Parts: sequence; structure tokens; C-alpha cells
Amino acid sequence: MEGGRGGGRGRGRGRGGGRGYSPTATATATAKAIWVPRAPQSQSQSPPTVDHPAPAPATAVSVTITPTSPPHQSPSLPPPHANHSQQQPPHHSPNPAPSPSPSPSPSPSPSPSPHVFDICSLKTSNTVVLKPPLHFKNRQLRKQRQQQLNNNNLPDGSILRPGMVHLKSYLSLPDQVNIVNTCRHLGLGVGGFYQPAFRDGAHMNLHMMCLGKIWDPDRSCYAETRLTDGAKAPPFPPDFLHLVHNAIRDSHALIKHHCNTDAPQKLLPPLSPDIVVVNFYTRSGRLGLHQDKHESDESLRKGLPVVSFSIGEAADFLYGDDGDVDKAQKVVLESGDVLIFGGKSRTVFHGVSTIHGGTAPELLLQETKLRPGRLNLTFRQY
Ligand SMILES: O=C(O)CCC(=O)C(=O)O
Repeated sequence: MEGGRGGGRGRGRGRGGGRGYSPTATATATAKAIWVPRAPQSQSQSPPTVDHPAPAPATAVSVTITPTSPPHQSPSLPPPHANHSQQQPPHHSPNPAPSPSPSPSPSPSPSPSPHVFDICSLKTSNTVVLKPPLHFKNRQLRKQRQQQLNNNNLPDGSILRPGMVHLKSYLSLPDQVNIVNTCRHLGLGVGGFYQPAFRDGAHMNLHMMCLGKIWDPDRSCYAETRLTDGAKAPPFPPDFLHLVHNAIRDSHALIKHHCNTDAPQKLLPPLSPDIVVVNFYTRSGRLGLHQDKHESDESLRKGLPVVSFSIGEAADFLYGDDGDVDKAQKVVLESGDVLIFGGKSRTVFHGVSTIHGGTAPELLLQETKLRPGRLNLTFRQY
């Protein structure tokens, strides 16, 4: 990533099997119960104390529950860490300070980040665990069938510019839930979410976690360890690979259809990602216009794309030929959208100017307790 700052920038497991919907609650009132994930079971499985917890989605219930472990909660979650209050960094500037020349980063022994940031805010009271509403699964199946049938088997999407494809509502709700749960788990551990800082004391206006390789915003390069705490990146989560590959395949179908070509891979080459930069934006989060241009020379030369997943609240995503916000175009990215930029658009300037509060899908919030804001994953091949 190169350009405006003010933003930035374990192994993921499938969540196969039951999500644990068995009713463990003792209902004591007639209030309407909702479907929620199960709560932590024991102290060692409780999420750590974290900074600025956000309210859970409204749960108009009046019942007593016996919490059980949420399916995504690994017994090996790290212990609670110190709180810290989020600093409000300056918003992005289109003209960033020049990157300082690389210098050796300190390499303290890796330890859990002192600034643990939980992207979910799990509550254990006033909720009841019930079976998932039938319409949850039905709606997903209907949606998937519909998507397959739309436009001669084409996904719902558009080509924003050569090599830049926007797939609408592409990720199913279960996939989004799985991604949130995996990111939450990884994000609480060593090398998890943190708020990157610059040497001049400024902070990015988001929380970041890098999987596979560390992106160092201060030095504008990939590194083995993080400047702030010396942590290494958790491993790249292979469980997400099929989603990336499917998105490329379906983008090729769109390009073929709209660009009248039999060789869509020339316009949008396929990639084998080995890095994910995961960003979490609270509602005041921002990311200045920048280019992603620190992957390997070969990756950039071939135009291997960046594949971006958006989950949670919608965002205004800006893109353009230079770092001028006033000239940038805008596309709104909603939960489940996938945006891909490769080929001629590989080094397009891009950033996030606004998070639209209150736009996350209700079922996603019920299932994950994702805090207000937006989760974004960008897959890259180094
Ligand atoms: O959040 C987004 O949609 C963009 C993220 C991004 O540009 C980056 O991580 O480099």
C-alpha cells in the first residue's frame, strides 16, 4: 500500500459441523426469543477484555441462559490483555509523508499484542439460544440458486474499468459468518488486530491484521515481524482460497460476456494468494487513497489482482488514476460484495472514505455479534 495514511492498512479453519444451536436456555418470559450464537463456556474460553466494546445488536428478550461455548471460540484463545482506548488518528491525506528509508525493525520476542481488539462484542446475558430460523437457510439457498440463474449463469456484477470487477452480494451469509468468526479468532491472538502507528506518532484510522506476511505501513513494505510488538503474521488461511478462486472464475465469465473476449485471464490474471490484509473500520474509520504496489515485481508486472471481501457495514470505496480525492470515482461496497482489481487496474489508487452505520445485515450481526463497522479482507499474491 502506498499513498495516504490515516488508515492503512493460526490457520483459518472451516466451521464445518454444527454451529451449536441447541436450546440451552430456560425461558422465563413470553418475550420473543432470537437466534444467537452460544456464549462462552468457561473463563479460559471467554473473550479477552478489550477496548471500547460496542453494544450488541438489540435483543428484545427476557430469558435466563446457561451459556455454552460458541462454535468459533477456540479453547486456545489468548488470555485477557490490557485495555487501551482507541486514539483517533488523522484522516487520510492524499499526499502522504515520504516513507522513511527501511531500517531494521526491533524484534522483541513475540507476545500477544498489548492492544487486543475484538471485532465482535459477544454478550452472554439477556439472550436465548434457539435453533436457527428456517428462513435463514432457505433464503441462502434461494439466493444462491437465483445468483446461478441470473443473466445466463453470470453473477450479479459489473466491470468498473479494465481489470476491475465488482461482484454484488457474492459471499453467502454462512461464508460471511465463517470469515468473521475466523478473523475474530485470529485477531485475538498473537499477530492479531492492532492499530498501526507511524513513527511520528500518528495512527491509522483502522485496525489491521496481516495473514501470511506483515504489511508495515510505516516503512511501506512487507516484513517478517511487526514494528510495534515483533509479532509474526499468523499463517495464511487456506479455507478462504476457494472463495477467491470462485470469484476470479466468475469475474472471468463476466468479462467474457461484457468485453467480448475469449481470453478474460489476459485482462484479469488468476492469482494464488499467500497474503491477506484484514482491516476493521469502526464507523469513523477511513483509508486514504493509495496504491497496493509492494507485492513482488513479478506479481505487479503480471497484474495479479487484489481480491477484496467486504463484510458488515457498507462503505464508500474511492478509486481513480491518481491520489486526488476530488477526481476519484466511488462505488458502495456492501456486505458480501467482492471487488477485484488486477491487470491494467492493478495499481489503481483506492481508499475508503465513509462507513455507513447501521447497514450491516441483521442476520450477520445476530450470528456473529460483529461490532458496528466494516471488515475488509484483501487477498494478494506476493
Ligand atoms: O477496505 C477496503 O475496501 C480497501 C482496503 C485496502 O485498500 C487495503 O487494505 O489496501
